[in-house]
Amino acid sequence: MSMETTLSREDIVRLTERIEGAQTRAYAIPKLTDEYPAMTIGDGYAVQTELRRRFVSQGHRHVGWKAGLTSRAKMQQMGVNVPSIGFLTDRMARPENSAIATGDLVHPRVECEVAFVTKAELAGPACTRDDVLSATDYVLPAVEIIDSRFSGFQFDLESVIADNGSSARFVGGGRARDPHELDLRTLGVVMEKNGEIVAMGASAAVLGHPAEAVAMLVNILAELGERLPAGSFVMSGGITEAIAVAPGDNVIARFQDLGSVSMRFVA
Ligand code: OOG
Ligand code: MG
Repeated sequence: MSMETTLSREDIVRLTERIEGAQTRAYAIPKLTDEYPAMTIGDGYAVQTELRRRFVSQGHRHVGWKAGLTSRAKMQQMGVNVPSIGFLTDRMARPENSAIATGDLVHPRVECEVAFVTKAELAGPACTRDDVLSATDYVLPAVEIIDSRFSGFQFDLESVIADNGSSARFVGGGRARDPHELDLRTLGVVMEKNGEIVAMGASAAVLGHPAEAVAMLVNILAELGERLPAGSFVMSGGITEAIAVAPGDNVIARFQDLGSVSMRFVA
């Protein structure tokens, strides 16, 4: 992946302000490439990095990262064929079984993911699945609530990277497990909304093995000049397609061997 940038510093700041406004005030905007058709993936990450810098300077705590577009179901749903990464902060975390407001989101969707918590630093550019597994303290089941800020949830890779990979909220829960005690490739997941099964899959859907997605994330971080510190919370990407949610919906994600994660949505 080339991290070449083409936009001026002024354009990066302008686009970061546009994304920040849409994220914090929950409105939809056109994808950024409509105005900047020559924008690159490197430009997208430059906007994302500037957004992270701003949030941290406003007191948000950077707690980890998420890999996105790591399963075929997600790539097909979004019309994109390269994975991406985004950052996670304490302000995005919600407790298990909580009521999650949708009033401050544009068009939320939920996805089931395997999350990793690390106990040692990881660094690219040649991080492997085994490196990730050795550096993992535990894995746990998670639900990510994504929310593209782009109209109609339609975007390209450059735009979605600038929008921090549609990151909005996340809920970790269930049971924390040592990854060496599980077969992380074959974990089944079932997502229920209001008592009906709306999506199901197996963890191998994520690049063959969810730890592979974390290795890829670490290698992208290396291209951005960053490492993954010990104690990071990392989501490895939606196993199935994402499901739209609205006030009144109850969601439960059941993971084989890892327990379940529940939440409800309110206005
Ligand atoms: C991009 C974020 C994708 C995942 O798990 O694949 C993502 C999007 O679909 O809006 O979080
Ligand atoms: Mg996700």
